[in-house]
Amino acid sequence: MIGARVARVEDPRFLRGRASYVDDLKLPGTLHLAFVRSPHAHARIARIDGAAALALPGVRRVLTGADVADRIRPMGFPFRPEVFPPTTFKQSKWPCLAVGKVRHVGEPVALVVAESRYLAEDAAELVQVEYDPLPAVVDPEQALAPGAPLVHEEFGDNLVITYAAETGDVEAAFRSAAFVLRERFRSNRHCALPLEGRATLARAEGDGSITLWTSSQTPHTVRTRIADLMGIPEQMLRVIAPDVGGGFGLKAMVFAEELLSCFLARELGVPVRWTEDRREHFVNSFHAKDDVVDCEMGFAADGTALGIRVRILGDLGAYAADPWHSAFEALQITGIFPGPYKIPNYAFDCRAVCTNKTTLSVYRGVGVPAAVWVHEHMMDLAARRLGMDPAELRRRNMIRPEEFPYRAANGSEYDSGSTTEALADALSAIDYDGFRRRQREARAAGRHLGIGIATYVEPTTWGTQNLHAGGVDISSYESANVRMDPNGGVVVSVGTLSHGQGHFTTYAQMVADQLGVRVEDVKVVQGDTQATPYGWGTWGSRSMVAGGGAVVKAAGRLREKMLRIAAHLLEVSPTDLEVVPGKVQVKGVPTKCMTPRDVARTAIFSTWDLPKEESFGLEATEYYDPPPLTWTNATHVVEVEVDVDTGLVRIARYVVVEDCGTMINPMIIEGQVVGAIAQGIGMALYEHLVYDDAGQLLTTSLMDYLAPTACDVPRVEIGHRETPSPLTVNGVKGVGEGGTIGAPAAIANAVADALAPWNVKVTELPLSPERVFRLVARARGA
Ligand code: MCN
Repeated sequence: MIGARVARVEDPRFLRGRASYVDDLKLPGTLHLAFVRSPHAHARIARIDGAAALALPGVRRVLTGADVADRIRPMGFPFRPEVFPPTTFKQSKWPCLAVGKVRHVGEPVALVVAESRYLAEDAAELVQVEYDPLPAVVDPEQALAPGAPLVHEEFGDNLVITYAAETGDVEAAFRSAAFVLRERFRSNRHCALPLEGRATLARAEGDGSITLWTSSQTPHTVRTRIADLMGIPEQMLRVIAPDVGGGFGLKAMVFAEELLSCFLARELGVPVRWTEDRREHFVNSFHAKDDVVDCEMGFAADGTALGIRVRILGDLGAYAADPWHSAFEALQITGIFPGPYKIPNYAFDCRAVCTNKTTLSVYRGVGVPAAVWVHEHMMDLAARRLGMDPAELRRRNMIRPEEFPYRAANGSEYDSGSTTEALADALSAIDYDGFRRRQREARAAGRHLGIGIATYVEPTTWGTQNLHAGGVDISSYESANVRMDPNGGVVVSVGTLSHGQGHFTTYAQMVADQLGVRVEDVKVVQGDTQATPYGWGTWGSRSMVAGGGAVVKAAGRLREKMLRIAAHLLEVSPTDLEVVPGKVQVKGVPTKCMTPRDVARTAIFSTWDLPKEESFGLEATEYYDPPPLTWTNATHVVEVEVDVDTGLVRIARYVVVEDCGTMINPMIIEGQVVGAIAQGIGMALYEHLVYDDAGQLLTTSLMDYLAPTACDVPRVEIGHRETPSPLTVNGVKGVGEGGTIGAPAAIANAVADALAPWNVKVTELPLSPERVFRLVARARGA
């Protein structure tokens, strides 16, 4: 079944509205939470008066930061600076409810518990908070200026992390270069925007334990962090993530609302719930990106790239997310250059600052989309300068498939790849050679077509070794329990958490191959800390490599046991047997066979028939620790048409050739690629969280914040290359983030190409009609 286009077994449930999200779960007697949120970006809290709210019939409790400060420890990144010592590292203390002052608009200041959500919201409006406003710092560069308002006074300044390194000698490379290009890139703030926002439901059980249902990608990590921060014995906390309507990285964090829900369920002895509305999602979930990258790149006269230097400034917002530090966006950018190119000299300098804006977190691609856009636009600018075709310049500098494994200047070893081949396939699919003629003809007719290439390598599945080296107190092994029931059906329990990725299908495909059962005979269990082995959840395109590795290992052990039992019963040696669909049979004698059910009945019921030394049951738990990283590669090529009078960009064609090693299910991969491209289109053309100078977020509804709709996502033509990783089980690599990585770079390059007659550089995203219009107007001197 590995490699088969199996239709997703989870889809009928979702398509028929039978999924069950946190907000669908109803418990009798549930109380509802609503939050009082700061209208100021930066202010001291002078006084909070909840009396009027408490006086409303049906309101049960009003809480402020002072009420919980002693009971719930502030959130913070569990970091081990002794392992990874950046030059600067300051740990923010993030209280569940603001204490003393607020640091961004939307920060929760108090909460109300009431018998209905309506009542809770009405009561929240009656809570009176007096603020003494402070000057706010909104721009990351101003945050570094002397005298800037301090987001955390105890830090002494707003600089949270600095980290720099160099491989080779960039200065010498620049001295020997024919030219050095310098450019500044700005990828603006946007957000993950899952269809289902965050949501919690907590219940205190009769034995003193707590059950928390939460929309999370990482239920085990949430359990550990809540237990740590609240001092609850971990075995007394059960975290369940039911169906999750998208997460995109954002739900890999622990939230204040989760902690407060558990706290209140315990205090009040009745269930409490909270479901985020979209406005709350914008002001107080997590934001993404917001990077300024200054890049210098030196080239020889023949186009050979000699050296690259980047300076990264990341804007973290007010706090650092827990347990993934908000600076991962900026820090991951440092690990991506020099991309798929053979550039021996590389230096970076990364700074991350806090500002009075909503806290940043990881979002699909984490730093890689920003980095790839920079190296791909620099390639185009260099090609323009050299008068060389941009594809040819890339080919000249690219690592060739036969050169893998390749030790890159970023310190990583790229395990395998089809870099030049994926580029060639994508160019041929879009008829790159014929494009310039089409472009000339269109220009003659007053239309502006452009083509853009993005070609990249992407780190997937951070292994324990790499996380440890980065000072993160988190592991990355996965575990799986595979159990065959007496009827031959199989239950697989995993610590990863599918929230749209199709794991119910792909894990079943892996198990079917090992045990000779059908995909529909396999049930995947996830998302309940009481029913699954400890796992690190789903993020970083790791589930197929890390979770799949554990599933295949556990199923493999079960298979060996099945073979031993069947060999005993059929009176042959296990090596004479093979597992084929539906049975275990003697090689070459298909009639001498047993079904998986026959073997399971023996192992569980007719145990007297087992070989003497064999244990009862058919169950195995296995652990798998993935390699430090496995590198996926892809090329995106996009054709756009730009209306230079309105600034509107239309995507005419979109081609991707991706390589994620051995494919488990190409159909799901294609779904992942298209979904991720939709988000990449959002970053390239539409999505922007706009702040004014006072730190007010101006885009707090889907009327103001433009996300791409189905109408804006073109048909994506997808080609595959399949270069197995030598390091992973079955040669699998990750793929869940790729689309978001290639799309912004390819689209930005295509727009720049369409506007080439005006020599326009595209160095700020999103390319909204207004921005494109202004680029053209400025270039025309208007
Ligand atoms: N796959 C495959 N063969 C491979 C690799 C992957 O068939 N060699 C398929 C598998 O079916 C797997 C899927 O692709 O289920 C994604 O696999 P993988 O790359 O291992 O990524 P994860 O399952 O760990 O998913 C995480 C990734 C990330 S980091 C984000 S962010 C993201 C994404 O997946 N968020 C998503 N895809 C999302 N899709 C949806 N619908 N919703 C999200 O929130």
